[in-house]
Amino acid sequence: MSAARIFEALGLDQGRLSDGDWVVCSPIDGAEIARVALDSPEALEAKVARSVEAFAQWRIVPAPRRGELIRRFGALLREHKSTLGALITLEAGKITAEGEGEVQEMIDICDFAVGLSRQLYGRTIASERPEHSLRETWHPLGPVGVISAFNFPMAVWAWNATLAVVCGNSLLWKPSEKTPLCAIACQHLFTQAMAGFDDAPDGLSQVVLGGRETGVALADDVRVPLISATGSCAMGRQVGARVAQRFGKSILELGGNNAIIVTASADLDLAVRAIVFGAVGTAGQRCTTTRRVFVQREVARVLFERLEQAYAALPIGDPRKAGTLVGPLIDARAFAQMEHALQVAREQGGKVVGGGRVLADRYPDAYYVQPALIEGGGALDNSFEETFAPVLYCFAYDALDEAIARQNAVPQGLSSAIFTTDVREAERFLAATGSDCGIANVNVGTSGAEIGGAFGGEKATGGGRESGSDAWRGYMRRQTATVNYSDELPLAQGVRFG
Ligand code: UN1
Repeated sequence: MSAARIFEALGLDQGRLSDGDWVVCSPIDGAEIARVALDSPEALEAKVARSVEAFAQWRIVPAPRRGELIRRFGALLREHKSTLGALITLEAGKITAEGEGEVQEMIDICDFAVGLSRQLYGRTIASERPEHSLRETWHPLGPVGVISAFNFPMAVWAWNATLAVVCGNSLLWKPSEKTPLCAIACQHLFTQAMAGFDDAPDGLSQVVLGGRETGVALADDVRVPLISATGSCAMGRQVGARVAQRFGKSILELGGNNAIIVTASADLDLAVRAIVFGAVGTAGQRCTTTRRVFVQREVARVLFERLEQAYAALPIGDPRKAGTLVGPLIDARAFAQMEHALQVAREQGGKVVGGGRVLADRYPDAYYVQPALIEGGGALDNSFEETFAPVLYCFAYDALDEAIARQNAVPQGLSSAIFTTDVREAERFLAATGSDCGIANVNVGTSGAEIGGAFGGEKATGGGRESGSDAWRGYMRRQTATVNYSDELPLAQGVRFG
């Protein structure tokens, strides 16, 4: 489906596809699909001011009523699931199943947020003083800035937006410059959900289109108390420091360098399927992509061979075509980074299987690649970095402790998995001395998390948590209140004063 057809199906003004100078290309064939207008600094200023006003109104709307707005939004997402999925495919290059899966992830988080809107629980705490009560209340925070990446051009916003909105906040969304149409489409459906919903103020949700400077302006703005940023560690290091400088809050969901450990007791059929999905799904461009495998030496040869066979049979090509499993990389730069990683691996003695550009004659302006497997002898330095492409480093190990230590020896700490049928191995992996990642799975790969759990990771991944569990607390401010209903003024800790 063309961008024009998609916009038509969503009831969106076609004019939005050509109202500016910023060129949007599809990674499918590199062709231009739109020219959109970016926001000027003055436009951003006006949007932030509107967001502040919208927040002042929205925070007094009862939370279950706020949930009702998200219920409407979720209904629109259901109605337009395949069209939105097609837009993700067109703009980010995901295969159809993954594009639609991303929309499903948005629908799921809407359902979660609707339930949450009646469960923003605080606590009551036993006071040490007579006739006093002590309690904790969660209050809305303010305008929330969401900075999102190209690889989940809708769902990552939705994780943040749906929670932030039921928590009583307004939204300012700066999507990746590579995927502005996905943002325009989501914003349009959100505005539709607001139609006839009288207590939803104008400006409750706004999109700001722009590059790095726009992200910096949001990060520096004291009127935006929370910035939730998803992207590279380099981006997060800058955004996090700027937000901290003004004592703002940030939720950082940055790079991953996720590993799967395969022990000798593992069900290799499951392991191979999970590794292939984790390493080549979304063409290796998920933050949860499997980037490293540690396999116990006894089964290493068999596993490597099975992976090589599976890789040789991968259907690579147009992501819209039924049967394709590996679509294009986002752009030429991603391809150059992949090439660089493979070259360094070769120089360091790794055996590289696969890699290289394919279908270049058919798509001279798009970047399809054969996913690469690297069998590493010793340490491969660049396996410590996240190359956002389908590059999988495979290492053999002898003892589980060694595998866990090597898995943990990278700067990032997002997702991890073990394949084993031995309960001791599984529990050791999940123990305090095991995986140091925010996500640790047993017989489930590193990517494709459900929305119900808190999503995020440790160390250079940024420490933030989004999506399910109690991640909502990150979008609210906690207030501790002590109420004295006695005629005395006893001081805490038994202090006597005067
Ligand atoms: C991301 O790549 O930024 O677990 C998010 C997964 C998805 C989300 C990935 N649910 O792979």
